[in-house]
Amino acid sequence: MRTVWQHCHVATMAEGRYSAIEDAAIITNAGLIEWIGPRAELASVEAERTVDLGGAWVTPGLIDCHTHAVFGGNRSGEFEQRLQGVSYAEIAAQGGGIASTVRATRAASEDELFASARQRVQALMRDGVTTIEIKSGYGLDLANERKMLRVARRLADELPLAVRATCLAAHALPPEYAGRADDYIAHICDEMLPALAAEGLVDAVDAFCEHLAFSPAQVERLFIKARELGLPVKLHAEQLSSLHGSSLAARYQALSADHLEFMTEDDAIAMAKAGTVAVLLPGAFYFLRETQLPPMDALRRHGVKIALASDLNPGTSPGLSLRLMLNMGCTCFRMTPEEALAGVTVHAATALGLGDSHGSLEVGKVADFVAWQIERPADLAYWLGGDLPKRVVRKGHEISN
Ligand code: DI6
Ligand code: FE
Repeated sequence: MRTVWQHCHVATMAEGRYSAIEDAAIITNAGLIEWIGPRAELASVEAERTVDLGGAWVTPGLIDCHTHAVFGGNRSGEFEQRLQGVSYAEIAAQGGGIASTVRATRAASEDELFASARQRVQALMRDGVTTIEIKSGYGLDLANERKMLRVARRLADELPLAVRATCLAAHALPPEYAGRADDYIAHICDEMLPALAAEGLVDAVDAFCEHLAFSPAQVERLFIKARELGLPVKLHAEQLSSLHGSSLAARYQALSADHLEFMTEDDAIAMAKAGTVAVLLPGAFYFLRETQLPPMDALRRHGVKIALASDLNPGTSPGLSLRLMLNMGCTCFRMTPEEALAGVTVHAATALGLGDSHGSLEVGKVADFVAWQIERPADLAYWLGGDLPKRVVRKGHEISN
C-alpha cells in the first residue's frame, strides 16, 4: 500500500550524520521508503492513504545494537552488595556475577525465558526501538546457548521488531570448564558454533575479552573460526582494562568493538581504518560507577563511527530505555544530542551489518520510523526516560505501542 506521510519534519540521518528536512513528506510502499523530501517538492502521487503526522519530528526507528535481553533471574541482590562497596570483579570471583545468571538461565525453560525477555523487549519498543540485537552468553553449553538464540528468533517472529542474534558463548567460563579456558574455546570452535550456525541461529559472533574472561589469543581463535563459517564478529573490549581487544577486532574487520573505556588512540586508529563501529554503553559505565571515560576526542579525531546501546543485562546495565542511554551518552560521555541520535540510528545499523537497509531515512531503505511529538530532536536526549508521545511505523505500517 502506497502511503504519504506528511505535516512533519524529518531527521533523516542520511550519509551517516544528523541532517534534517523541515516540512517534509515521506512516501512508503511495500515496506520501503519510495520517496522522501521537502513537501513542496512532493509531486502528485497515487496514494491509497495520506497520514497527517501533526507536526511531529520523524527519526529512523531506534536501533539497540547491544543487548543481553534474554536471561533468567535478576541480580538486584548483587546491586545491593556493590552499593556496600563490593566490586563487580569480587562478586564474579565469589561465584556471583555472570555465573549466577548462567545458573538461572540454565534452570529456565525456553517459554519462561521468552516470557521474561518479551516484557523487557517490549519496554524498549515503547521507547521507539524497531531493531534490536540480542546476545546469547548465559547458557555456555550447546543446549542452553541454543535455547537463548531460539528465544531471540522467536521474539522476531512474534513482535513487530527486527532482531539480530549474536552468539556470545565466549562470555564467561562455564563451571564444567573451570581452569580450562583453552579447552572451552576449542569446544566452542569445534562443536557449539558450527552446530548453532548450521541451525541458522547466529548472525554474528561476540566474545568478552578481559582478564576475568578470555584473552586476546583465545578470542583470536574464535574469530578465525567465525571467519571460516562466514560469520561477522564483534567484541566486548577494553571495558575494565586495556588488552587491545579493539585492535584485534579491527584486524578481523569486526562490525563493532563495544564498551571501550580503556581503549588507546592506536586502537581508535585501527578501528577507523577497518570501519569497526565503537559501541559505547553508558548504562554499564553508570551502573558500575566507572570513572574512566572512553577517549571521545580520539574517536572523533580519527573518524570512528560511534554507536550507543543499552547493554540491557542483569548485572551491569538493567536498562530498559534506549532514550535514557541517549541522555547518559551526552551527560556521562559528553556526546552532543546529534551524535547520540546518530548512535542509536545510522551507526547502530552499521554495528549490526544492517547499514544498507536500516538506520536512516533514504529511498530504498526499510520504512521503520518514529514520529515524535517533540519540539526539537535534542528533546529525545533531554528527557530522562519516560514515555514520549509518538507513533511508530515498522515496514510502512503503524504499530500500536
Ligand atoms: N560486559 C557486560 O557489561 C556484560 N557482559 C559483558 O561482557 C555484563 C553481563 C553480566 O554481568 O551479566
Ligand atoms: Fe554486553
